[in-house]
Amino acid sequence: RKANVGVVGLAAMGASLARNLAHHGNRVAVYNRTYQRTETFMKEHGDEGVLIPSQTVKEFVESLSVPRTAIIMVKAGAPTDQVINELAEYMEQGDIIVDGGNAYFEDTIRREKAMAERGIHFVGMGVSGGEEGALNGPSMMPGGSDWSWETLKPILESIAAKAPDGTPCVAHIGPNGAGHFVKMVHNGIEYADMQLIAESYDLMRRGLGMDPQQIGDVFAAWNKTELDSYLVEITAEVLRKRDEKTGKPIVDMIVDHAGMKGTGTWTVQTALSLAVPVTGIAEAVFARGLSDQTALREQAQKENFKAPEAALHMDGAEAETFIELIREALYASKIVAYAQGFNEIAQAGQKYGWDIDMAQVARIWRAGCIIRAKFLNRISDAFESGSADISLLFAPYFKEALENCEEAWRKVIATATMHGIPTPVFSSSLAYFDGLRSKRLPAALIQGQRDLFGAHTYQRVDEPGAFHTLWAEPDQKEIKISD
Ligand code: NBP
Repeated sequence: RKANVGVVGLAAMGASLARNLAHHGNRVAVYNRTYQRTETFMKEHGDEGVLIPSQTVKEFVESLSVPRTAIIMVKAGAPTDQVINELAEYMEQGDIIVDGGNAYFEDTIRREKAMAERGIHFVGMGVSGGEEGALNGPSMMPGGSDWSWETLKPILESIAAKAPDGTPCVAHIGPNGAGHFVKMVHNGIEYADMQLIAESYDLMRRGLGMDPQQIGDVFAAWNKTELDSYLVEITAEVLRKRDEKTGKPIVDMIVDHAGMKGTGTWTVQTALSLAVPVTGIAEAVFARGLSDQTALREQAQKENFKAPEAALHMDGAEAETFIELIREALYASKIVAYAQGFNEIAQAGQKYGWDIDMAQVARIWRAGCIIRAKFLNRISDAFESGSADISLLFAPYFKEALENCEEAWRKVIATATMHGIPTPVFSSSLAYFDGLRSKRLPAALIQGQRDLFGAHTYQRVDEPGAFHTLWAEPDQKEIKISD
């Protein structure tokens, strides 16, 4: 009997996904460019279910039942294009190619179009949860045609992570690039979330002088509050871990340069082109960038700038109170980061003609993925009720949360600023919120400046139309340019 699904690429992600599929009763064809990897895979895992190896792409495609369904898990970029073309050579109309790699959504749009011309359904699918998730239950965000979803649904539901209420964490996001777009924003939110946790740690470490073990205990306690999430949980684990070699906290032995692979940058670049402010995500990407500016940071050390003392000189009850303020600042900033990410998805949905169900997106992020968190239940409820249509910040639950945290948020940022501890995501999130709720913004002045140096015109508060002041004329008269 033939395989009902196939996996191309048996590196970390593909191997885990193929095993997960086999564990759930699928008959799984497997292929890898270098056959030795397939042989090793079969030797180690061949007995875990029905796994059908092939040495060539032709053989692989022939081992699939119709409609043939192949999931690609290879390096994003040119390797993905190569594999798609190889598969398409042997596939027929109605077959389905799924790209589970971290593709840029514009590439997915292009690939979907090219395959559609040949009658092949191309599905760009975001897969979150890393290797462990791929093996035991990832959160998956497939795009592509409704028709392909019919075939993919039972296969993907069989391997998806299950939310606490039992719902599989997979849903059809929308046509062509919608799935990869949503996965990209998921990663952007992940950057913001991680940076917020890092800023909280820094305040406790440098500000309150706590050791990593103690801070780990604080995160473990926070994991029992609204902040209950995978990232907070693993933070406690990292902070409590000691280095085997030196016995010191492992965090002190790790070089403080954060890496990145590009999805955060894409999220920000795309947001800029859509003119959607995602300030939290952007600052998180820049913070990683700054950490990695070796020469700049070394020179800054040599300059020995005059700086305030980082220590807050708090202890006992005062320190305890400040820790709670940090928690609230983190929660408020996190709500802003999610609201901004969802705004980006909504804006892209309009531009690209995707009808994305935000409540469903929040629902499939509840398990399997890196940003899984208890409060995603609240987010899906908010979207479902329609109260988050314009922004998550206006949904009653989140509005109240922001109001409750606001004072703490300001105090933490003010304190951090006075003590020279950088909090770029805390601060930019609050600035966004303050900007948003301001009745009048200094943007009026900017319009005046633009009109003076570039005759860009402005609108008046009391009359429709476009106006320009003749700034260079002695009497600086205003003229109406258009209605
Ligand atoms: P890698 O991204 O390291 O890619 C290695 C795989 O790509 C191998 O199977 C390799 O075959 C194959 N490959 C390459 Br490279 N060039 C090829 C070509 N021209 N033709 C055919 N196959 C080619 O693997 P990964 O870490 O498992 O990730 C797979 C995908 O999943 C990536 O797009 C990644 O961004 C995405 N992803 C990864 C994670 C994660 O946590 N790692 C999470 C979510 C998504 P070979 O054996 O012959 O060299």
